[in-house]
Amino acid sequence: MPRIALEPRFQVEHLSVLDSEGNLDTALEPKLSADELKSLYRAMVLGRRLDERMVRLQRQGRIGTFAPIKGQEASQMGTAFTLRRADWMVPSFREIAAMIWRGWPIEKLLLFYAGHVEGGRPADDQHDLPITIPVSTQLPHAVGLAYAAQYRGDDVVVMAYFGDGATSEGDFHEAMNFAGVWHVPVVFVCQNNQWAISVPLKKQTHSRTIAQKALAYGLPGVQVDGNDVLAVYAAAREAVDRARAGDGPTLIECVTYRLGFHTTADDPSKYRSEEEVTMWEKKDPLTRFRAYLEQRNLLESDIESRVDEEIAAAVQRFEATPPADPLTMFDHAYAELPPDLEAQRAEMAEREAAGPPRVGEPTPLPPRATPMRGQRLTRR
Ligand SMILES: Cc1ncc(C[n+]2csc(CCOP(=O)(O)OP(=O)(O)O)c2C)c(N)n1
Ligand SMILES: [Mg+2]
Repeated sequence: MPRIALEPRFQVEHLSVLDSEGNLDTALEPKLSADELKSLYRAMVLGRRLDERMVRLQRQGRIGTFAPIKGQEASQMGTAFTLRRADWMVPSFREIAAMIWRGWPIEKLLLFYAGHVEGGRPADDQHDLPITIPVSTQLPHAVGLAYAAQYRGDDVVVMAYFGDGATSEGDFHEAMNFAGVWHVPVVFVCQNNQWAISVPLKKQTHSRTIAQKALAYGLPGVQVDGNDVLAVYAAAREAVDRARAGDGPTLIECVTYRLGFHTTADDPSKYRSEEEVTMWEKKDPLTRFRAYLEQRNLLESDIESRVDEEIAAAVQRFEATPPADPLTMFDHAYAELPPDLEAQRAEMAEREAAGPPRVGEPTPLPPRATPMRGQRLTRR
């Protein structure tokens, strides 16, 4: 019996354009105008500065937990930059730079992280899905959107974001499979930042790349230096153009690094080394792009201060909004609340009506409070 190579075409490319000093491989340089390059850089700086400001706001108790993007600005902006307004952007939970680029007002995003329901609701005319915390669940939705666009003949592309950890979820594989079978206009953007909370990539997959997972589903997969915004843009441009032309989906793996913590509730020093972080800091996507723009004489000197002013004005507008009502947390998961949640809601309403406890006084628990399923209620 002969052995026949059925798929000799399989290959996975790695794409990079800029080296860590900002030097360029001119053959691969994407065609971007000076204005486009400047606005790309501005969006990345805005993402970085907003991220840093949000960490401080969280530390001061002014917003709740959030997932910083530091280090991933090129992966997000190089991809989101290729979309038209009518295209769909499907985020996970670590895409603030891309979301702001897509038109989310900064103060609205801050409202989301301060517990306001409206903060998470896209504007009616916006083709973006809301932030999705359950890992990978946004991917079948993205394929559904692309399937609907194809069915209706709409000229739109869907771009969906997720992490390396998300590729271990069934939803990722189901989404990839149906995207391939239906040949829909979707671009999967995996921000492979090397960690899924404390789980390193090597415990996530035995594959050499994430990009190669596309091949099993009959789609092209490309790995790109995710800290090189020009390479990310070039890969995304190709994928988006292909999807728009009716030539189906693509998986892009952006090899990047989460320079900060998983969320503001995490301490990465418990599971990764200083040396690893220092090594990746040398590949900072902003430093590299800045060096390139400097060489081309396109760097605007006051960009940081202008971006900071924009953020400060948005923070002021955000803080002018009265605090969210905690009772709204019961509003959107069930059409009819189960009895235990109904009891918790009533308890919270009673506490709200009683006002805050006086200093030194323990918070009284109303007698009818019921424990959550499987939980004992303890009085402290
Ligand atoms: C279905 C599901 N399981 C577990 C979690 C808890 N969780 C939140 S983020 C995360 C890790 C995700 O890692 P990755 O996909 O690499 O994205 P990253 O956080 O690195 O951006 C986990 C396990 C969750 N939100 N949803
Ligand atoms: Mg990750």
